[in-house]
Amino acid sequence: MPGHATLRATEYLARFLFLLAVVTIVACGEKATESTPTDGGTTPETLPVTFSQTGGGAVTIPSNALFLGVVDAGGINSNDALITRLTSPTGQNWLDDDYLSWVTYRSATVSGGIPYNENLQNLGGVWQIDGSAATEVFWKTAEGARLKVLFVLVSLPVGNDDPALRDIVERFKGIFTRNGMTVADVAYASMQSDDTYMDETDSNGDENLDGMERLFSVSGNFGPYGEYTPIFLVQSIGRGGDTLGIAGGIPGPMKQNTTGSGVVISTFGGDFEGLSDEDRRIMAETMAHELGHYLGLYHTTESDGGTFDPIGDTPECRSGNPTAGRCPDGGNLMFWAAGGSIEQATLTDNQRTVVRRSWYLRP
Ligand SMILES: [Ca+2]
Ligand SMILES: [Ca+2]
Ligand SMILES: [Zn+2]
Repeated sequence: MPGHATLRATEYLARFLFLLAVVTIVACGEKATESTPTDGGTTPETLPVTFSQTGGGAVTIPSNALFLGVVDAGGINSNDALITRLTSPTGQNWLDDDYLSWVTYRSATVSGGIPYNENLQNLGGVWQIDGSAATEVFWKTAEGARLKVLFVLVSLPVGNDDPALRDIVERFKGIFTRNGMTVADVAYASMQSDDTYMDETDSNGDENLDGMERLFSVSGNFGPYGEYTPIFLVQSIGRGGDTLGIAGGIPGPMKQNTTGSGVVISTFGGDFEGLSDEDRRIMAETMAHELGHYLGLYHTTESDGGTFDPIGDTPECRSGNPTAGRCPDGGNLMFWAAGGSIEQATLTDNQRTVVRRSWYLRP
């Protein structure tokens, strides 16, 4: 089973190592520290279709609910978050479910969501939900087609007005457009942190790196962006530089300022202008891919060629060497590895259904 954090490796390690070597000589420039919204206003919308309840126990979910999420959030590097009870009105124990059982693993923050596939779930009724830390329950009663995104530039050498960064963001938005959804607003913020060179330290062993936990814990500090999905842009991830991005959960928490609240994307030093056309496309696809995890999508095929997502209409690649070029799902946004020259921007109908029902998609 994939863990609640997942990373996207590249098949083109040598090239990215080269990029990494080049960009390490770039010095940090000046950056604004305030949040800079663009493309829209700064006032949070009223969200009549979404609800949350703090504290567990008996939670009444309305009959028209399409999504049910749980978040149990502890402190940085803590191991005190886990869900201890998640029982449906019909008595089904969802902690026995393959795609939710990991919420019982001790972690700094755990988050889970139903449904994770196209199958209709009758979610209405009284659920029994408990956790070890601060448990919150979220539900939603309407599908959405609009998504808002907050990009946080972490000690990058360029500002959010960088033309090549804006080009990559436009490509990222285009991936959602072609799949029937709209990135309705993009906001930018910046911060200074040594975690822009994110090392592989994971003190509590929950697959969220210490640097991720630190960054994600401040995701809500940049302004009124509670309904925005946070994407942190850092200079590098890991020693080898071959990690393109990591998501804080599948799905990510339905709230900001937890240790899982965001996705992190390597910008290979932030030299966006120096990226080739193909690398810009891959960076845009990686942003959308990690966001796909954050919205509840698993890899169509995992790296082992024997583990697959729970979705009915995604192709499976049963292979000892599942690379994009030899797999029927190699062009899917949620394939496990980047595809190089192969574009990866499509979602199936059922994947789109999961995303539309996820917390951050709004009507
Ligand atoms: Ca960790
Ligand atoms: Ca499938
Ligand atoms: Zn992935």
